[in-house]
Amino acid sequence: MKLYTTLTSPYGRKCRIVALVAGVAERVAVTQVDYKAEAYGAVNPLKKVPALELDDGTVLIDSPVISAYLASIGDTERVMPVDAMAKWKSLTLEALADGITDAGVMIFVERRRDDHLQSKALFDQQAGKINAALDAIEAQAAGFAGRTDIGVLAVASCVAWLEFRAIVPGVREGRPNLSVWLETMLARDFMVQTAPPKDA
Ligand SMILES: N[C@@H](CCC(=O)N[C@@H](CS)C(=O)NCC(=O)O)C(=O)O
Repeated sequence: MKLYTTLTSPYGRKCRIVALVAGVAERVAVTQVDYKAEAYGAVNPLKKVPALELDDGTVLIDSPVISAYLASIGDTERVMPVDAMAKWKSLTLEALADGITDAGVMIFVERRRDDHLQSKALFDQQAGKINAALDAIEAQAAGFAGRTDIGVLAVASCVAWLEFRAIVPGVREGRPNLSVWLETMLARDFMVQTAPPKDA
């Protein structure tokens, strides 16, 4: 199967991390794509990455769907908790991390506009959401050690991207639990193998 993505997409990275943790990465051909290209619309009409094309041509879109699929065909329990409530909490943590990334993407895109078109209100509003959600994550992060479920994998991909793109300052400041956990997480194989290229 083919995972269409860029090597800098935090959503694509989350899926690549899940593939590694679930032990199915060898079955996934990471296929770099220009999501703005006309031809890519035939894969995903929304022209977003990631998209996963299965061997029978079926295309799955949206990183939570793709992650859940990749977990389902591999070592599922490493990614999806078996206990029902633990699973819903983990999926909610994934949604929180993805929501941070969505807000970060808005800032990233806004910064690329001409200076006079950029909206301070947008920056403030989205940075406010990001910081509030990071605080909510900090409140749980003391319990992240040793976990590889989708919630913490999504947080790792999200926070690494926030720092990589310098979306908001001081992601770790005043968040000691998140900082300690992140340091250990970033050294893990599945994070090292999926890190964005240095020059990106
Ligand atoms: N909810 C989607 C978001 C995907 C997304 O927005 N990806 C960005 C790249 S990081 C993208 O494709 N942007 C292009 C666009 O929105 O036109 C997911 O989780 O996969």
